[in-house]
Amino acid sequence: MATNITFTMIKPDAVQNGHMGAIIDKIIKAGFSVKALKYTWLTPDRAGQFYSVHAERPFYNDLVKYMSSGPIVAAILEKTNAVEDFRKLIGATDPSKAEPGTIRNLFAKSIEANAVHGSDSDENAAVEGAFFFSGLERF
Ligand code: IDP
Ligand code: MG
Repeated sequence: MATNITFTMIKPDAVQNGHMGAIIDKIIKAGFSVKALKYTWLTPDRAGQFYSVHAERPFYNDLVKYMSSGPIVAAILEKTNAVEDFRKLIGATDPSKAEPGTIRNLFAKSIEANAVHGSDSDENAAVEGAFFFSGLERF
């Protein structure tokens, strides 16, 4: 599996608050190239499926409700060391702990409504990308 691919979503709070363009601009200026991009809306079922790894966590039901509360932007990104570099670009899960200048520091509202998703491994990047896009073999 390629190690130069990651997957992201711009989450409902960031889309609703008008940060979609600024976030994509920051991602591109950080050296990522956009391999696939989709503006879409998750149903509660699909949001639950995407986050099924967190099904036992206390925040799961609220997370599913939040992630299906409005449109999102899903994207596959390419860069050397993509997964790790993208996690650095977005910052900590809790925006109050995210480094200055990171996407979550700049745009997130709360630990739940934290503006963006970033895959945590090459394996999950592949699975998450395939959740939204087909034809991945062409990348
Ligand atoms: P990550 O997005 O930084 O990888 P995860 O631990 O994988 O963080 O959690 C997935 C998502 O669940 C987070 O991005 C956030 O939206 C939400 N979340 C994580 N921890 C909490 C929490 O303690 N309270 C509420 N929501 C949370
Ligand atoms: Mg995660």
